[in-house]
Amino acid sequence: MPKLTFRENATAAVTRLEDGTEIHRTCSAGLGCHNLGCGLKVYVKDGKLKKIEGDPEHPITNGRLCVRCLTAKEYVYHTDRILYPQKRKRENRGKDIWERISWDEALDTIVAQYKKTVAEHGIDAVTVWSGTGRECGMYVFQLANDVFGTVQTVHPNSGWSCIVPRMASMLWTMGSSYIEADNAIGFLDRYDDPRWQCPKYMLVWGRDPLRSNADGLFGHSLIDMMKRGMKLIVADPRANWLATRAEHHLQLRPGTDGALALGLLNVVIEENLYDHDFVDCWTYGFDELAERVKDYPVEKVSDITGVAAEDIRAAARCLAQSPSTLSMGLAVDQNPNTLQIGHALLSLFAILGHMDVPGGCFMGLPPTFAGMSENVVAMANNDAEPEGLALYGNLGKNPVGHDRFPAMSRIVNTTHPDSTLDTLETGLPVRFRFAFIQNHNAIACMVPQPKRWMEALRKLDFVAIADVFMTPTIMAAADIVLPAATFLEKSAYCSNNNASQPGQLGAIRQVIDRVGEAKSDLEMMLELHERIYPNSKKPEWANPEAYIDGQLAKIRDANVTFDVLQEHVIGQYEIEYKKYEKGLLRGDGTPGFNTPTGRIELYSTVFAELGEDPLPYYIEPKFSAISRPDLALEYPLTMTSGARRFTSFHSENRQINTLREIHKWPVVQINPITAAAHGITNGSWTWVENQYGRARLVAELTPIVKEDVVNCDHGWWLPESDAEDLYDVWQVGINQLVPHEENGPLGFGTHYKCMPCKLYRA
Ligand SMILES: Nc1nc2c(c(=O)[nH]1)N[C@H]1C(S)=C(S)[C@@H](COP(=O)(O)OP(=O)(O)OC[C@H]3O[C@@H](n4cnc5c(=O)[nH]c(N)nc54)[C@H](O)[C@@H]3O)O[C@H]1N2
Ligand SMILES: Nc1nc2c(c(=O)[nH]1)N[C@H]1C(S)=C(S)[C@@H](COP(=O)(O)OP(=O)(O)OC[C@H]3O[C@@H](n4cnc5c(=O)[nH]c(N)nc54)[C@H](O)[C@@H]3O)O[C@H]1N2
Ligand SMILES: [Mo]
Repeated sequence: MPKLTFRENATAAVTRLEDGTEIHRTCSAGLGCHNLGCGLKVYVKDGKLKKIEGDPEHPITNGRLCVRCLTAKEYVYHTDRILYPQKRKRENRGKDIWERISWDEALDTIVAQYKKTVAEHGIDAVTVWSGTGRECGMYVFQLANDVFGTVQTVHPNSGWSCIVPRMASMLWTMGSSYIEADNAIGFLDRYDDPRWQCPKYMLVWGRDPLRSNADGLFGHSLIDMMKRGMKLIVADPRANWLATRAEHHLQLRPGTDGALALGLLNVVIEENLYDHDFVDCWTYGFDELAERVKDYPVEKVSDITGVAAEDIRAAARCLAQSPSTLSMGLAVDQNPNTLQIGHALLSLFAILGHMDVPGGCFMGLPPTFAGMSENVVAMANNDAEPEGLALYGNLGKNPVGHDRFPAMSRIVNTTHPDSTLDTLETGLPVRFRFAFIQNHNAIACMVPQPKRWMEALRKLDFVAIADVFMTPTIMAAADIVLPAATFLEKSAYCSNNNASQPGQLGAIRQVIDRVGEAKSDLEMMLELHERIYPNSKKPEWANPEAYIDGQLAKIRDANVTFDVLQEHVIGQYEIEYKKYEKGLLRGDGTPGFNTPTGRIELYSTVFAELGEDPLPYYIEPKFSAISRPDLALEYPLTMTSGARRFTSFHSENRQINTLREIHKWPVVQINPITAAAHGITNGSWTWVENQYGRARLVAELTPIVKEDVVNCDHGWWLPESDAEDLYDVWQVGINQLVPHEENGPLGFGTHYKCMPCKLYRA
């Protein structure tokens, strides 16, 4: 169904200047980023990177580029880069004592350790870890399942609080893969395509796409659409750039999202603003939902959230205008109430009739169409056992934690993140012994209670980590470190949400000589595979390009090989609107939605089956002043964390001098009145502390947060500090204040964005 098209008369992938400089067109996947695919012009001479510019011919980014790509040269040739494989004795973990080794020795050692582990302790002692979705993160399940043969894949983001809870609410109530604001991304003429309509309003909820380009939504598309008349409603505890341009800024108390979403539903139903035809034809359980939202009258919601009742009513009335769209972000996931927030917001847009219409909320194709694993195809065709429903990876025995949280198996085949720490600490139900880790800086970024994770990692018999730079996690726990290539040094490809959404399919081309002995993560995987299965005849595993061809072949109707993609650099594919009318959303080809009732489930039969309330509801944050007045006596402020910055991608880019000049230290944003009451001045080091721990950040006095809220940067460490002090990660790491295992009832969500705290001068 998706139709891949290339622009005619585009500039060739490589052109040459008279002095021998080559200009390569390619797509980006980092130097600190997701596998996003911004269009680049890379100037190269004698195999070396000279400079990077935005590619004006790229149909989506149109020459626009962020500061992380613009400073690429500093990153690629940085003196701190890991240049060759190194080893360290297990007893020297934490010490800066490394010995250079060959790739052969590194990979042979990993394979020998792996075989020893399996022989002595069984396959369940083997774990494979990966951090947030970068290009190489696409291979983690193949690496785990097809190379190491284990189901113990680890992504230890507490409560899987990144995109997966949102996807769970989409899948379990709408039967859809990722649902994104329609920004005409798949059309060759973008906003000029007559099929597209500009949204009247966009509700931006707990997301800052200008900085994050989150989940494939390019931030500049918001600006493009605002220029075409789109207005904003922003639900955010901070008055960020978008909020200050919004028609209504709903400045809610952190963590109270569930109440606010239910309040908006209350207004829409009470004031009869919803689309009766759509509700009658395509939804299930409207009466039950209408009954439920009576529990959330606007005045009560206003008390809970701190948002004025009039603003809630006004925002709801704006959103009732057609078409309007929704962009919901990470704050939805980082909350134990996460599934209900997602359910409530999606229900709101469904009953308003904004689903899958031009300028509305674009529904993802079922994974059948999207080149995902065979099991997901089975799921979309409704022929898999419920236990077998998984969005990522292959089916196998259950990963750790799925017995306790069976809902996990219906969306993702990693271990339950928090249960992984329990398992590491207790050895129950299995003692993990071997870890292969790619693209992940656990203790500086992802995990709450990072000291516990560090100790737990150190209990493993063997740890190998592949990264571009040394990190606190490598320094703390690795026995072998492997040098990873940047995206300019390797072959790869990028797509939007695995091609389940309209969007782009781009080539990432090797355009410069490798730095040191770096290899791509894909090559590492293929070489490990060859060592473990020397007689394997899988042709698509012969080399990276063949492997990429195999992946591209799974994207339905893309009909493209890596060679062709490299030649054109970038293709776009469109997907139809109103797929539910055309039988395009269900594996069986009948109209409707891919849910048990065939309708959008405002009353979710899947939640009911999982033992969860079938209707959305609000949970007060567990550590708030309302839930815990005792704690509030000592920790009167509310902390949110992790709002994205242009100058870093999580814990990455901290070595890059230009970026540190722009944003030098980890920052805590404090309202000036609060700061004055604490004797804290702008730019001074400040401790942020709560019952779990403390971290030292630099105060930024700003009215963008209310007096009782502070916002802290996440993912900080100081590469310039002593390696054996783990680069001061215990000074500046904010996740020391975030609790372990405080998830929602089905195991999702946690408190990165709503914890109590106090401040004092450092
Ligand atoms: N430059 C850069 N880009 C990134 C990343 C990065 O580190 N740097 N990380 C990537 C990753 S893995 C992800 S998941 C995405 C995340 O990107 P987004 O989904 O955009 O999320 P955030 O930037 O964390 O937060 C967005 C907004 O949520 C607000 N917020 C805080 N607490 C609450 C709350 O309780 N409720 C509500 N409604 N809002 C709240 C913050 O003030 C902030 O403005 O970004 C990706 N892109
Ligand atoms: N307090 C708080 N904590 C948070 C968040 C928050 O909002 N607040 N956000 C959370 C979220 S949503 C996420 S996704 C996690 C992210 O947590 P992580 O994924 O652990 O963090 P990263 O810093 O992205 O770590 C990635 C590592 O991979 C390396 N790397 C980069 N490119 C490559 C490559 O091509 N190959 C290899 N092998 N390595 C590479 C980088 O140098 C870096 O060390 O953090 C979470 N932590
Ligand atoms: Mo994330």
